[in-house]
Amino acid sequence: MNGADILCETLLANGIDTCFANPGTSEMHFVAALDRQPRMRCVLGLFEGVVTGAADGYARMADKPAATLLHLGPGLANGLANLHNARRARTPMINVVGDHATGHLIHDAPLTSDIDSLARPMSHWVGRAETAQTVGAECEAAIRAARSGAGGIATLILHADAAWTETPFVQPIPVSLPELAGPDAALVARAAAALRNGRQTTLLISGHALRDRQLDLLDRIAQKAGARLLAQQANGRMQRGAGRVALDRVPYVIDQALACFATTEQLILIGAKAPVGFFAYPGKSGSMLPPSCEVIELASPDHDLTAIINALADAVGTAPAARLAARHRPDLPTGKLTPDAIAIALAGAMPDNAIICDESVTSGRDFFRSTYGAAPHDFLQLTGGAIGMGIPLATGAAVACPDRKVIGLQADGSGMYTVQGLWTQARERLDVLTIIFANRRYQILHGELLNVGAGPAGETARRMLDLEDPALDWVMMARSMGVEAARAESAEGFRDVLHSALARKGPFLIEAVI
Ligand SMILES: Cc1ncc(C[n+]2csc(CCOP(=O)(O)OP(=O)(O)O)c2C)c(N)n1
Repeated sequence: MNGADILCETLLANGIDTCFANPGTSEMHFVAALDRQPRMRCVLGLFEGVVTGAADGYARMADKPAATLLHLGPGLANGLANLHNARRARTPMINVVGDHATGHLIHDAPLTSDIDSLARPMSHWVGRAETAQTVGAECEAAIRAARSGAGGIATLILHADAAWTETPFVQPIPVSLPELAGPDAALVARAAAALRNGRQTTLLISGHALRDRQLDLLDRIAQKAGARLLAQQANGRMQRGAGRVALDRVPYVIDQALACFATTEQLILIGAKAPVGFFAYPGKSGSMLPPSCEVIELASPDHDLTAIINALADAVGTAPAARLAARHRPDLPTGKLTPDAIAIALAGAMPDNAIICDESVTSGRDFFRSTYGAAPHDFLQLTGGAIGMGIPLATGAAVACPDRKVIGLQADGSGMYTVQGLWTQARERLDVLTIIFANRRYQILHGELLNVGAGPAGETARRMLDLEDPALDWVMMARSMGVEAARAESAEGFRDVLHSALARKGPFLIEAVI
């Protein structure tokens, strides 16, 4: 056994059996070790942003980390934007980043770089395995870091000689994980008092509080207290649809977000952060809360949210039943294809337990309104604002949940960042339907140009915000990567393609020209 084998054994002993990878020469012994491990599923991504984004989607749905395999500093750097999104989602992940053999570093060979400095800002934990003897302990430390609290990004730098050197084998045992912090009695009492004092109160929630059972109890608390229940603007995973609590999110658009909290006197945070503007806008507040609003942080994302919600229910009492969304299929509009028509068609046709991966940017803003009564589904979002996550996220979610339909809501500009994720969907025969919102522009930035007071777009600005010359052909792109595809240009056309796409298994793409 060599260090690379020990690494595989340690991952497997801890239930980590999926590795999203894009390897190079320095990782060849790890590749060989993976090759000797039939229990480890290895998935090739053709760009590191696909690898890290897929590991994010996988862990959000599997509730356990995947490993990634990345090639030195440049490979890691290519994957950083989606590591940033995963870090914001508090996704657990273990990145194995190869480095040169320790004795080779003095030569400053072309691929040598400061991997630690590249890794640190997007990682909760960074470690180095310099010898085969320390690989096991370093891997265990990485797993512990990834699985502590809500979850973390652990980056383990593996030197080539630590991977290839023979070392005695001791069967690893699962690492012990620290317990989540439970309720703080004084804070629960303070939140309960706030919920009884008659002032306008919002319970702002995220993380595991957005799972079905927790939402149910939270809604019963909110009803009892006359408080509003609301989700953070961006969340890793949310369970919604018919038979579940119909929950709204804080709007993205700054004026709407400010209006949403204009009369809020007290805010109780459960796994969420106090709302702020996505960006600064001249003359507008950065905080979305009125200055006098009192904020009570009842639970950080790292707490045991279930235990804290239970404690709050005991302290405040609950209404007998939660208000659950009824099954509702809105009437499909005809004629022009719009984002709303797409949401309505999905509300009618989405199968039970679908997984929606949303990177629809401006086109998805009204998706919730039409889909409260859709079949129950999980909703996964862009959490860190770094676009290019949608196709990889859907890819990883489909690896985690092979029996569920994954539906990607994908803006075209964002989709182009990691379009090669479609190839992985074809290679792995993943059951993913990608819907491209082909507005052929960076629509959001047209609005932001005005919102920040930079004035209307001239010719140069327009050329930096429009994608129509030449127009992208998504059907040809998808087919070139082995994914069947069709184009829809009317509401009726979209509905028909959607029905046939949902009736089949395997990857499919619809270019929805809106
Ligand atoms: C990594 C990264 N690069 C650039 C941006 C800036 N940005 C935000 S939205 C956007 C384009 C969005 O266009 P598209 O995905 O087509 O969605 P639309 O606005 O048309 O709905 C860009 C370039 C970003 N958020 N993240």
